Amino acid sequence: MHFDPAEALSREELDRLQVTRLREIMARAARSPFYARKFAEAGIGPDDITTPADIRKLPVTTKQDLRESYPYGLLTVPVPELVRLHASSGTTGSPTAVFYTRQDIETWASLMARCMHMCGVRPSDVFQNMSGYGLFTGGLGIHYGAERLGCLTIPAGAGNSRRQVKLIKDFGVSVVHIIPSYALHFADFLLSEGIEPASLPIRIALIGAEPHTEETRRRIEGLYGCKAYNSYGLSEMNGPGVAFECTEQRGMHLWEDAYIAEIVDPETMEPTPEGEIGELVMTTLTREGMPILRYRTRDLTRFLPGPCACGRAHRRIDRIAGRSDDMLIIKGVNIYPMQVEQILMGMPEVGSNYLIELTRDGHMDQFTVKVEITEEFFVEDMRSLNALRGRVQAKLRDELLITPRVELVQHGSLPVSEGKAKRVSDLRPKE
Ligand code: DLL
Repeated sequence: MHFDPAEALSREELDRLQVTRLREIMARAARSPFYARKFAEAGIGPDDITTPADIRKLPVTTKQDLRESYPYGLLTVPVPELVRLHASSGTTGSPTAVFYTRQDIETWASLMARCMHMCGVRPSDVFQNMSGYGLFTGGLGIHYGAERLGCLTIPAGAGNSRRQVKLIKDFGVSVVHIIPSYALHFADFLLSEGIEPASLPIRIALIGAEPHTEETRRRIEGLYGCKAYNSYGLSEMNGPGVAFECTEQRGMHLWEDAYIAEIVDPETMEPTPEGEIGELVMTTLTREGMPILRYRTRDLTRFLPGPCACGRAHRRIDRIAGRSDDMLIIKGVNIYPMQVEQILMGMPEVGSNYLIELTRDGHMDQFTVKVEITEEFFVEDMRSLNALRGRVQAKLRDELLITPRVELVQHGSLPVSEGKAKRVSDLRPKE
């Protein structure tokens, strides 16, 4: 049973729809000064598109392009036709903004509702959105989707754990949207208040907006006794609702009636061989106010080969392995923070938070992993703590191929953020 008939489209139907929509969106995008120039430079127009693969003839769009066109350079409609603005959470450089017409808000809400319905959320559920509102798309974006689906929707916002738990209990909340690092922290808070997380009525948690591993998902499911579904999106492509897990929990279906996804080698921009990791490049097919074509997301993932047991033909992407710009190079070795998380969250002694710290000793970069330990373990004697530290270090060394310093710290002692977790603290002096 589908929420939206588009979920049932076959591969051939999706391919045909993509060609039609790509031609339409190109014609529309050409109304913006930015794409008018880009298309003219590349000498390309809608008539050059006859298969979805022809998208590769188009120039790519980068974050830098969005910055340079800030604030209004990518609009295809006059400002009075817009009804909403969101801004990307990027931590560096000048901001980028995205704009929505009334129809864009409708389309986005329907996509989001489709995602929630796919993983089992129903109008009878009481839904609490525990992520930040404001410019971040995880607030209003998810909120509108939940309302569209028909859930009683509680806009709790992020943080204030005491109020969150009261709302969950008072209103019998059965579905939450929560950033994974906050889900772990919130479980710690509940336990410290003597509340067993699994005693809450939550049956489904939608988790996303930041990289996390399968181990982290399993932890969240174990703690709350619920199902947790991965949710991927980015402001430039509306926000959440781009790709979402179905109940099979084997990769996220990317809605190919609304987006064209490519996965390319970030160096050569050639498509990666099937099943191999590369950079996700995304195109909006239905956005009116601010279409974005071939956007380099910097997110690294792969297409999962083969059909999904759920029967949907929309292709699946694997969970995000990291971003090409969050790769650390330590002593010549490439390291992604998710490799560290994968090891740590698979160890029951490790608590819910960790931090990678980069420092410099003379000319040498030092890589330290600070690891919170569960309360039960912290009371152990020095010898067992040292043995545990050695085990964490050995596992990290096997995965990363360099030996990090490991510091075990008390549960609750590392900084917690209300939004996306900050996993790396770079204390090296600026060059
Ligand atoms: O984080 C949109 C969103 C909100 C998605 C709520 C899911 C839930 P931005 O703030 O623009 O948008 O950040 C987008 O966050 O390029 C990824 O690097 C990362 N990201 C988002 N979802 C996931 C995920 C929202 N499920 C950037 N796994 C993206 C890993 C994710 N990384």
